[in-house]
Amino acid sequence: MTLTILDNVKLAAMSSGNGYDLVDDAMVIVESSRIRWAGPRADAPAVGGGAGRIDCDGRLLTPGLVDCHTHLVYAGNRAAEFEQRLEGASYAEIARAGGGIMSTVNATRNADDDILFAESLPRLARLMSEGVTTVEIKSGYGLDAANEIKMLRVARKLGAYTGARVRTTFLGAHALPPEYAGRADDYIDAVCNEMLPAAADAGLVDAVDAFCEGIAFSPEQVARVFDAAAARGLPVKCHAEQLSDLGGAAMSAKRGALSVDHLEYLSADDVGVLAAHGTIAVLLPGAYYVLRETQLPPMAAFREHGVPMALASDSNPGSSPVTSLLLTMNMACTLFRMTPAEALAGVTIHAARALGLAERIGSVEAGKSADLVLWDVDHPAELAVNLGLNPCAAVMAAGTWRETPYFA
Ligand code: DI6
Ligand code: FE
Repeated sequence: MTLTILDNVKLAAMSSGNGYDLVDDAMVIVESSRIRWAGPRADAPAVGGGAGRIDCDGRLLTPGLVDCHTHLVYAGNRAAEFEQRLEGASYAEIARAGGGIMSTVNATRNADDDILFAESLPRLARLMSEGVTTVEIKSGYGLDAANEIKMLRVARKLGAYTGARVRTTFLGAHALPPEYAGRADDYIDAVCNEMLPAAADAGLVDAVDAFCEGIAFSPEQVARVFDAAAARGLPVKCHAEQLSDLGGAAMSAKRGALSVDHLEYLSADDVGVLAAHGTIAVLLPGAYYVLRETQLPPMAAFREHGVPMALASDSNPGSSPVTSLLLTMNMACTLFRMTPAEALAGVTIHAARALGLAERIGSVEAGKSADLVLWDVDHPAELAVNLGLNPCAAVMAAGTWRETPYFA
């Protein structure tokens, strides 16, 4: 049994989901991979002489950050589409002309495991350099069984290599591949009857996602994918109401989705449906920023109904080439008018809930995994202030200090 005392910290425990739960003069006791005790120094229990004590010099201590929505495994880049958008083409127009997600599908299908791993590793490393200890990674650029499985396999390898806790999400219903042009229902049959079963049988699926949108799949088609997931006992989540309001979020909430993500076009009425079903709203300000969206998610209604708001990078080559949760926090505050406390809860406890992992991670509480970050700041609000400054001083993941190069 290894005991480590992190002494003299300013603790933002993030345990209530509402505010920082700040303790100015705090101590955290780590036993092996878990938090044994956290709270005011004055109340700390006595521990035996064998414990290692680290004086943290009053630094801020938070839970490890959780990026609960990424597409960071892919090959190639979409710089040419960035230029097209600057000349006035829209994201949806580029997608309908066969670019967008499909251009990344072509590059990803042509990449082997090693290339995919090598191209994706810097993105994960960059997220981790800012204190991310858990990251969700989706498939969705393979769009056939072999290539979806390849993406999920590479995502798991990235976790094993870096020590990040990686959760893999099957997103076969992300876009319609050209070989199924005009036959979307047949493709959904293949997703339900061939691709998802093959990926799940390979042990590579923690959850199932789908893109419910005019340029992707209808709520009815997504519901079929969710039925196939439910038949295998897999949790579901949905990209919904990103570009238009098709009712995908309410449909997903009624089917017990862990989260619904994007939500700029969600109606205030449907916010009540999320609240009634305990669904987490995952907000993705990187995509809002990059696409120069002007329709804000229904922030006031989320607060009024008490719908927990998580935040994620949506790291992907098109709509959100973002590999920074700190920048994401700043964008959520600047663009969506979240408070810095809401933003930090969004990348810790609420993000953990969006992954169904809140029993184990997302806050600094006894019994949870010792995923902890020390920051060179005076107050947690500072984490949302700077663009491009990384005040991460040290990261502990499951009780072990992380080594460079994953923080720098
Ligand atoms: N919405 C998004 O923001 C990403 N996927 C989705 O359904 C974008 C994926 C991409 O443009 O490559
Ligand atoms: Fe996404």
